[in-house]
Amino acid sequence: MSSADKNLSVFSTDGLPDISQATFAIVVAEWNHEITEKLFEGAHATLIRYGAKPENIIRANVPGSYELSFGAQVFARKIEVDAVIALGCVIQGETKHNDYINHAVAHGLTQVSLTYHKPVIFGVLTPNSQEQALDRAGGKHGNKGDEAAMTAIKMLSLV
Ligand code: RBF
Repeated sequence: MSSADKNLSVFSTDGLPDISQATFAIVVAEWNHEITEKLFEGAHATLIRYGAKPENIIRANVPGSYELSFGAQVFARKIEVDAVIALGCVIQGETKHNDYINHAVAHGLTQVSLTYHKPVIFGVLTPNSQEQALDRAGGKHGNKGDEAAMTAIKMLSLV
């Protein structure tokens, strides 16, 4: 069953932790920036909506999604950072590199998370087209940036 008609950003908000003192780093890939900017706006708005202070949200850009792992590592190793959100968009079909980039980022972010014992959230869209990307960046399927931020908040309740 496909998710063609679903807003994928519908999630439960029961029992969320207090994040008023938490510090988040959002690392944003500049490739497909018209998409990743919307992901950032969604992630930032969700963190604020659920209690994060604007001054406790750090933003950093990296050139492309492949660089998200290193960008995430830079912040995960900082003692004051509680969670890292990595945002990118790798459109399939535009490049045969997509599988390599996606796998490398997924693996890299997992490694950073386990190494620094902090939530590192995979907010990388892997759509087949620009249209599918827009659908997931504030369009009919919601905003994956929102979801990534909510995932970070939920994971903090474990730490
Ligand atoms: N980065 C992305 O974030 N999204 C892409 O769709 C994307 N496509 C790429 C296609 C090719 C052929 C190459 C060489 C790079 C691409 N990148 C993309 C950039 C990649 O993540 C990284 O910034 C560069 O490979 C430099 O390490």
